[in-house]
Amino acid sequence: METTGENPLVRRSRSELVGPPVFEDYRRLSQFLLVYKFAVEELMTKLRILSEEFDFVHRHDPIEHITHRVKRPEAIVEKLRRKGLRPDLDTIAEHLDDVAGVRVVCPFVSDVYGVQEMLGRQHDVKILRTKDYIASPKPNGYRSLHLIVQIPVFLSDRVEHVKVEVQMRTIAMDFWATLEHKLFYKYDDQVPADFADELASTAAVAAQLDARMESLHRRLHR
Ligand code: 0O2
Repeated sequence: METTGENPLVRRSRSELVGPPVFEDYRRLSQFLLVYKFAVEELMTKLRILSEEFDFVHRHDPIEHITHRVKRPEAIVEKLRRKGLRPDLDTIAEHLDDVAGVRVVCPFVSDVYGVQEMLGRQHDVKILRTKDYIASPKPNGYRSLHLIVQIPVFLSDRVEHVKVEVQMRTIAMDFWATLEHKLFYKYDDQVPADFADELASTAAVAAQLDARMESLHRRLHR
């Protein structure tokens, strides 16, 4: 963990977390992030159940793989700084929607929307926001379906309603986004125009691939 003079979340390295006041800070942050970890675990269980049951009934698994993460404290602090927000726990809970993140990679575009629908039907999952970058790709070519969902986490003395960002995409979209992330995402300078054009054109190739694979899938599973 980095050390800075100003920020309460990063002002001391973990090895320095000894003595009552510092320990309290660390405990509070750890407890705060624990709830996000539980939310991710709950959501992972829900998705695994959908995947296995749908596969059993329809002989087609709509989920290729799932990854998840809880944002590191350093990344949380950096995002707060970028957005000009106060570095305290209430601000994080209210304004950062991606402290907990789950990425669902599906074989086909229709599976992405199918899984979204199945999740949306669950009574304890509230979809707070949807950004459909598949219907409306970003100018750089990025495609994915983003949901901010809220699920209840039952703790020993209370229920917390926790937000999780769910990014859903096909294998082709994931391939593109992973490589684009390595190459350019958060690239500090302006991406040169010819690079941006080439990038957008590779995204179009990925979209065509999705369309052709979907069409083969439909012909085989009519
Ligand atoms: P990281 O490093 O992946 O975690 P927000 O910034 O979340 O408050 P925003 O920008 O409206 O609000 O969120 P959006 O558009 O839903 O994007 C959130 C996440 O989607 C990003 O998180 C990325 O993971 C991913 N994403 C969005 N646009 C792109 C893109 O052009 N390329 C790639 N590869 N990924 C993208 P972070 O926190 O910005 O980054």
